[in-house]
Amino acid sequence: MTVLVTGHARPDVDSCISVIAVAEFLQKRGIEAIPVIAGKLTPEAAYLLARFRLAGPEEIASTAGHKVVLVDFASRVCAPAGIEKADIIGIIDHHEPGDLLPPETQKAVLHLVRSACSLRARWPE
Ligand SMILES: [Mn+2]
Repeated sequence: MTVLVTGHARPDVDSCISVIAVAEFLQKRGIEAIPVIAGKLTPEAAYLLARFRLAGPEEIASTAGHKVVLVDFASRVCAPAGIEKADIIGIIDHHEPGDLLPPETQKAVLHLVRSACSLRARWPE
């Protein structure tokens, strides 16, 4: 099943760009992953996509019924529509722990850095 790599509602530049970077990371590991956003591209994100000739993330109305990886958020208040009916299989975030982190994630390693993009930049190719 295809995995949606989704940013938060009302996506900012970090959310728009980091979903592309994380989806590419997963695709290189044989996972069928699609970057998506729950809202419109910001003008700044649109500029960066054009500047680096990247395809933009697909805009979605709901995550319900999908396997999802959350990027740049881990809180219900920031989530795209339908998150309560989505299967969250991963969370990549750089904020304080949010209420979407499952209880068994007590061993999670959290990196409170400036952006989700900078987390991806630390991973191997
Ligand atoms: Mn961010």
